[in-house]
Amino acid sequence: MSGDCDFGLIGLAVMGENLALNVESRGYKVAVYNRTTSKVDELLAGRAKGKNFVGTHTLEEFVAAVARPRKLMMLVKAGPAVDALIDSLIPLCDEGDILIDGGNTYYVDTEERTKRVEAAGLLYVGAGVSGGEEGALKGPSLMPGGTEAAWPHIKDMFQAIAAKVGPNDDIPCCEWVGPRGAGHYVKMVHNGIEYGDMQLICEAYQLLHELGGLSNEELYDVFAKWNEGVLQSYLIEITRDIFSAKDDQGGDGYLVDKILDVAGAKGTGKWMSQLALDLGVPSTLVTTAVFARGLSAQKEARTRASKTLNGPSDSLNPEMSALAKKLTGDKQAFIDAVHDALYASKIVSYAQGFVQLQAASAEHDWKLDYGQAALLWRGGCIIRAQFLDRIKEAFGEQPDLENLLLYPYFEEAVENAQAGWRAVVSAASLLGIPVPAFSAALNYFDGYRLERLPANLLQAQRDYFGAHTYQRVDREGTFHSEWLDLRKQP
Ligand code: NBP
Repeated sequence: MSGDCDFGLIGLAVMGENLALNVESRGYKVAVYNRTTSKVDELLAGRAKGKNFVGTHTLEEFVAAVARPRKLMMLVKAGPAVDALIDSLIPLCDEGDILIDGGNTYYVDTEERTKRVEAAGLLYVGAGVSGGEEGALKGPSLMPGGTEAAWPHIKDMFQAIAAKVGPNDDIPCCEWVGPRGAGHYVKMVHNGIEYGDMQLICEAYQLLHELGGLSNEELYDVFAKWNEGVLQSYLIEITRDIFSAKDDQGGDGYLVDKILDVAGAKGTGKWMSQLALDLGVPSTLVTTAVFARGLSAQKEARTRASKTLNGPSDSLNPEMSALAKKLTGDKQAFIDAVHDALYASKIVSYAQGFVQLQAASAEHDWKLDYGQAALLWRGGCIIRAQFLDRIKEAFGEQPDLENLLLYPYFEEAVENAQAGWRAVVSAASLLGIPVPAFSAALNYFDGYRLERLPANLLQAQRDYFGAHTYQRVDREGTFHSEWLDLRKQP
C-alpha cells in the first residue's frame, strides 16, 4: 500500500523538522516520523499546523503514507541509528524505493550501506546537508551521492529546497556528486575546510586584539570592511556580528569576552585529518585546526603552565624587540598584514582540501567534479564565500588543475599577500602569540614551492639505520650504502 505523500522524513530534531518544513513549502506533501512520537504530534500541532503534512506514529504507517517510488530521508544521529532504521525500512519498502541519509555520516558507512541497500533492490543516497538549522529551513547546500539511478527521482525536489546562487539567484547548490560515499566525503571536506577557516579567523582575532590592541568595536569595523572584499564570507560576517553582541546575562561588556576559551568538536575535522594521513596528502590546515581545539580543551593544564612558562618578553634582544615593534607598531599596516595572512592562508587551506578530494576521488574512482563541488559550497553552508566562484572558475578552465595555488588568480593573490603573511607569522613568533594555522599554511606554501627539500638527508638516515634504500638525483636505480664504511677518516 502506498499513500500520496511526495516525500517522507524520519527524525524531527533541529535539522529534520526544518528540512521537512522547507520541502513542504515548495509544494510537496510530506510524511513525518520520529522515534519519540510526541515530537510528531508537537510538529503537527505547532509549526506544521494547517500545512501539507501527514504525521505518523509507526514506521509501517510512515512508509505506507508515501507514494512510490518512495523518497524516504533519515535525518537522525549518525551511526548505529541509521543502520537500525535501514534494517527496519528495507522489509517495509518496495523495489525501487529510495532511502536517503542526510546526516553527517562517515563516508565509509555510506559506501557499505549503498551496496547493502542496492542488494535489497532499493536505491540509496548519502547526502551531505550543510547550513545548520537556518539552512535546512531556507535552503541548505546539498551534496548527494550514492545510487545514481536515484538522482532523476529526487533532483527536482532537492534542487528546489537547496540554496540558490548566481546573478539571478537561480543556480541551486545541489548537484549529483558521485557514487556511494562521495557525497558524504565532499561534505566532510567542507566541514574540515570550515575548521580551517574558523581557526584562521580566530588567529586573526587574537593578533589584532593582543598585538594590535583593537577593541571589540574596532574589530567589528575591521571585519565589516573585510566582508566587503576578497574575504567576503558567512564566517567573516558572523564574526563581525559577534564583536557587537553585548553580554546577555546582565553583565557589562561584550559576550565574546565572557565565553570560556575551550573549543568543542563533533569529529568531522578529525575524520578529514585521519583520512588525509591515510591518503598521504598533507592537509595540514584541518589537522592544525583540530589540534588547536584539542589544546584549547586543556584549559586546566594551560592555566597551570601559564604560571611558570615564560614567553619572549624578557628574552628578546634589542634588535628583535625593535623588529617586533616595527612589524606591529603601525596599526593600520598591521591590520592589513593580518588581512593578507588570513587570505593567503585561506587559499592554502582550500588548495589542500581540493588536493585531498582529488586523492580520494582517484582512490575510490568517484570521478568528482571539483568546480561543481565549489559551487555546492557557494551558498547555504557555513563556508559560503565569494571566493568559491574563483575556485569554480579555476576548475572550470582547468579540470585537472593539480593545485589551486598554481591557478594564475590564486598565484597572484598569494604573491601579493606574501609580505604581510610573512610579517604576521614573524611578529607572532617574536612576541609569543600562537598562530598554528597561519604558520602551517606558510610552511606548506614554502614546502610546496621549493624544488629541493631536506628529505635527501631523511632518506640517508632511513638507509643508515634500516637499510630502507634511496634513489639518487644523478642516476637511475635503487641504492643502499654501508654508511659506516663511508665515513671520512679523521
Ligand atoms: P541529532 O543528531 O541530535 O539526532 C536526533 C534525532 O535522531 C532525533 O530525531 C532522534 O529521535 C533521532 N534518533 C536517535 Br538520537 N537515535 C535514533 C534511533 N536509534 N532510531 C531512530 N531515530 C533516532 O539531530 P540533528 O542535530 O537534527 O542532526 C541530524 C543529522 O544531521 C545528524 O547526523 C547531524 O550530524 C546532521 N547535521 C546536523 C547539523 C546541525 O547543525 N545540527 C548540520 C548538518 C548536519 P528521538 O527524538 O526519538 O530521540
